[in-house]
Amino acid sequence: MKRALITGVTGQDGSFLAELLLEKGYDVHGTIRRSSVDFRERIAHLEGHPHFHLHYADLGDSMSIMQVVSKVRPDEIYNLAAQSHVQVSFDSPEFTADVDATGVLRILEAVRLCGLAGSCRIYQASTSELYGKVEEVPQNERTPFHPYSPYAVAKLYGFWIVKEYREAYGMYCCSGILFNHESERRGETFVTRKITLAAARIAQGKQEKLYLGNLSSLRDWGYAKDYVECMWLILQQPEPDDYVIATGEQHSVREFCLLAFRRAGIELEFVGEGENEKGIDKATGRVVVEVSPDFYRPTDVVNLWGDPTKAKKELGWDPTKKTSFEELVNLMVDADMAKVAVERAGEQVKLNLEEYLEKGIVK
Ligand code: NAP
Ligand code: G4F
Repeated sequence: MKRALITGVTGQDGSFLAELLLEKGYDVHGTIRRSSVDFRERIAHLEGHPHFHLHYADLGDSMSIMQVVSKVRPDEIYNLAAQSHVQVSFDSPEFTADVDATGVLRILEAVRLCGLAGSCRIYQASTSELYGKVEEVPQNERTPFHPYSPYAVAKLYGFWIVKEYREAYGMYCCSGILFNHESERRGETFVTRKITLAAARIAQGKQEKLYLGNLSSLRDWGYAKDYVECMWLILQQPEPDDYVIATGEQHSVREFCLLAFRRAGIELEFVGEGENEKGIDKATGRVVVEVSPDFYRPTDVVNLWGDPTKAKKELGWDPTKKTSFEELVNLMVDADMAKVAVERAGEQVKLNLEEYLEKGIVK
């Protein structure tokens, strides 16, 4: 039985990857961090599985990394842990650099010092943010990098240190240059999930308006569950290498909004420009989307579009046979419509209970 170690197992990708590896018969070990509020919603269904194990480790703490690597002695490591929010990286640049850059080095060194350099394969979660202020459209493995945020600069170090260890020590370590991938498990402050949750809340009368930043920003959005397959495939190749993973399609934040609100039953029309642009509910004339400069970034990456030709050819991974953009929006909105409906039902039960207690119907 192969042993895999996933850092960042509580995240969106970590949870899907853990499911995939368990299905493939792996013994799966994941790292978690101590925090005052335990947030393990995405992996709660896996806890108790005989081949799913959790260990405390923090990418900022080399001793904890050494400890977990020496204890698990994994065949494969998937380093998914990161401060993954680009906007937050402007507020916490040093923390982001420590975790997203030096953290990668800590993993590589732990593997080497534990004597696993010749046996353990390592996947590094790299990112299309490396292309940043893009120098070519669409972007492939040969496109020059131009990182455009503290997050991207830190991830660029991660990319190069992985390449360095591959060349210097002959280690099997690879970077997946993944373009944006989303899901019903996406963090609620990333733009897609912020939109699907707001569309569901507005449609069910639980929110008035959605405030967004740059509506014209372009992304190549795929489905996270499809993308974790590539992480695994990258580590199964005869030789270690780096791969762009993307759908090869590009859409704007505005377009994502239109589709998400439509799925939630609201037909939107955008009017105005720049900070004055508004999304209006065509049926009622009500403004439901507005632009707020609070969500503008000091430098914003606005034109990401991936070319997955190499992944198609070498990994046999074909994005045209995977979840489409419209299917992705729909599945996210459907999940959030259900989530909001459950929350509303819960509120109603609470209200009923308060009323019954007041009237003495229940004690
Ligand atoms: P995510 O949902 O934000 O998950 C990040 C994970 O990292 C969480 O489990 C988090 O743990 C953990 N983590 C954060 N800081 C840590 C630290 N100091 N030590 C140990 N663990 C730490 O991110 P995701 O969307 O799944 O992305 C996974 C990886 O792919 C990240 O490295 C991200 O940068 C990269 N990536 C993502 C995308 C995308 O579109 N999703 C695209 C390209 C690359 P807590 O739960 O304790 O916070
Ligand atoms: O959803 P986002 O925050 O994702 P971003 O910055 O592309 O980063 C994500 O994808 C990267 C891969 O390219 C990962 F490496 C990274 O870890 C993360 O998963 O923002 C997407 C775009 C940006 O241009 C942003 O300016 O949407 C724009 N946007 C407009 N309004 C907004 C908002 N982004 C957020 N988060 N919130 C807004 O209100």
